[in-house]
Amino acid sequence: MSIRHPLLASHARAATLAALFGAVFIGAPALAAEAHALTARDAWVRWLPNNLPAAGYVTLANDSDKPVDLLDISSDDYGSAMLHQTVSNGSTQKMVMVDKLTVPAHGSVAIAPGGYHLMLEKPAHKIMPGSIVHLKLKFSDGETLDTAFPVKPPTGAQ
Ligand SMILES: [Cu+2]
Repeated sequence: MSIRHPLLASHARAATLAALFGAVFIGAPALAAEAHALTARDAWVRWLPNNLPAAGYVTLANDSDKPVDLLDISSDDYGSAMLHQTVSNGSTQKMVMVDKLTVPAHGSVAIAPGGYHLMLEKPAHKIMPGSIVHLKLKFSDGETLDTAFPVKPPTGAQ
């Protein structure tokens, strides 16, 4: 049986806090330089019944003077998240995988119905209209946007 010295315990806690805050302070300047390059807005997920894949939509804006590519999507809420594009072939439509999506310098790109979508499959838990899911969008400049997506019914209505 060991006796916990209260002073040691609080020292340990202080050391942990220092380590945590130290990391934050060290990380801050690097983050500040890039934190505002990309922003996500108008994020939402179109939910479909019967375990059909859901589709995520979002507009990405790039404030920097260099184009930045969206490279990868991941989510704790879905087992599978991919960037797809809907391509029209006359009267038929098909989905194709997209490796990357470029957000132009000082511009924006809309992942919106009829064009691109974030294909979301294998929900990790029950997701319904009214839920909020989180998608991590990873970009070529090293940024990750952890974005909240409100889940809406198929019509997109609130
Ligand atoms: Cu798709």
